[in-house]
Amino acid sequence: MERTFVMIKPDATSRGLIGKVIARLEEEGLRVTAMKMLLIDKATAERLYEVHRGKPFYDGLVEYITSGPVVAMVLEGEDAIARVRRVIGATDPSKAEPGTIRREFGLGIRENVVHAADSPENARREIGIFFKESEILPWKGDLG
Ligand code: FUP
Repeated sequence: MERTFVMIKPDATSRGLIGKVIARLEEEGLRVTAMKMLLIDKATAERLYEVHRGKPFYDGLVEYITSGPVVAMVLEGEDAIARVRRVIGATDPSKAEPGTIRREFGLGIRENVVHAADSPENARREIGIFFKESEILPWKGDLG
């Protein structure tokens, strides 16, 4: 069983898309085992996006991700990391496959609805930024 980190971004919370995004992830058979809505401070944003420090889009990305509420989640399931990445689609919504969350709801490469960890190492690191182990519920098996 694999854990992944997913975060619904400010462009989606502000447009009332929280339920739709979670529904798509649950339809995939993934189980939410931790969830919180919060405003990210600058230091936390810099930790989350530290691999992008120095890139041309970095300052704008940090400003955007701290601009409104996000919903941080831990999702669990078999092959959860790859399955979530598949259902969210490519970073740029205009290049994402039809039917993916970003293609359906994304506004642009920055305002792209959702973040998801891209490797087991990053999943562990990102979960650790937002959740204590005691806040993650015990695994109860696949949905359905
Ligand atoms: P992803 O893993 O698909 O979220 O994409 P990346 O890790 O490459 O990028 C992380 C975030 O940086 C994206 F979600 C949005 C932002 N970004 C930009 O704003 N401009 C870019 O050119 C690339 C990424």
